[in-house]
Amino acid sequence: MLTRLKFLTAGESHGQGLLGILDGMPAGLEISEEYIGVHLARRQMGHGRGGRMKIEKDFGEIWCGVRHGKTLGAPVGILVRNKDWENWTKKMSVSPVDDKIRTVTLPRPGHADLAGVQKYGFDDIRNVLERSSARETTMRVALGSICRKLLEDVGIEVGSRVVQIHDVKDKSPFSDTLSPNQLSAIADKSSVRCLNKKAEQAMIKMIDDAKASGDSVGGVFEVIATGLPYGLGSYTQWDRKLHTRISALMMSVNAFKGIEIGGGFGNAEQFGSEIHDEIGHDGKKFIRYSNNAGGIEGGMSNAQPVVLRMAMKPIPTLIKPLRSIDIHSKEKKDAHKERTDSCAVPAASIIAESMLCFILADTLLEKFGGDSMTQLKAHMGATAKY
Ligand code: EPS
Repeated sequence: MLTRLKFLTAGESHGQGLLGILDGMPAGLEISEEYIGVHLARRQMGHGRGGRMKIEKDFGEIWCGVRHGKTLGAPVGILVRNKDWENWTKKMSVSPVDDKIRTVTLPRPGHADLAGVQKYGFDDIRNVLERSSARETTMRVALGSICRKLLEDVGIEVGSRVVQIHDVKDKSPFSDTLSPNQLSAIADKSSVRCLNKKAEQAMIKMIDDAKASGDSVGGVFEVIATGLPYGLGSYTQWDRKLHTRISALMMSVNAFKGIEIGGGFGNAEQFGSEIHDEIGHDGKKFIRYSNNAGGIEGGMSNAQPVVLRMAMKPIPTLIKPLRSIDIHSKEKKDAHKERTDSCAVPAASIIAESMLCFILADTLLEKFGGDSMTQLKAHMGATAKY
């Protein structure tokens, strides 16, 4: 789905750390560990997070691809160390250990556990859960921040807010009076990233109630990007369409189960005359009287804000576990339980922002090209239409 950029992450949740490589960035982009750190810290926040986030203070060490504060056009390599590693040196040792290590044998419904052990033939679910853990998303945010910086430098902002936790909804509509950065700045002040104070309190209570009863809750958040020129993506082939590519990257995130673009599912119950965004002209450029398309028509950006909503399922590790079967003895038992989050929806909204940054940076580079930021900006200055 990415044509100009490539990225890879590696690392187990309780291993030494996470590794990431981002290839295809133009030269001359100013980037710092501090900038990346701001977004890593945003991912660690949120009411309902468990004990792990008290241990970690995620920091992305740039190992290569950047010199004197600017990208070299070479692959950028990042390392995030797991502070929790010191508690797992034997259990997660790279070399064999003499001690008997307790195995995990009770798969959690909703987690990768059962399908993972069946697929790889493991006798210990830990071999699955370590990599399938959402800890991996730390590296997506670290690498995605570099894409975010590229976008910011050409006037594209990406932000988000939470609109639903379990069945508590913030029904306030998307407001284009706030830029995505302003939206995120307000959302970041709320422990559930919700703009509506009444809904915020109800969301916090919902998470507390779920936690008290050993349960978990999911939710919905909105991700917005502004400043896009016409024509990112293309209608000419299925895999070049912008919404195809956005959906693929978004749906790759742990626990993300649904995506809406613009009016989404709501548009299905309305007439065409009610939802299509009428076209006007203000003397300088084309304008729209609404944005139900969510900034994408015919698989291309149409210079309106891109508006997405993502649904996240509740986290499968439950303090009051569901029924399961021991993978060896086939005895009926409760599913495995370990330290967990009762809600990670606020953190998920930051991960979604990062995924959108990858695809927007990629499609921007695909359309305008350039080996350096100077060239990219020159190409955009010459041909970008807004
Ligand atoms: C996460 C780290 C994990 C969990 C969470 C996300 O830490 P630990 O497993 O050590 O408590 O907090 O992962 C899951 C909920 C999951 O199901 O994998 C993180 O860094 O975001």
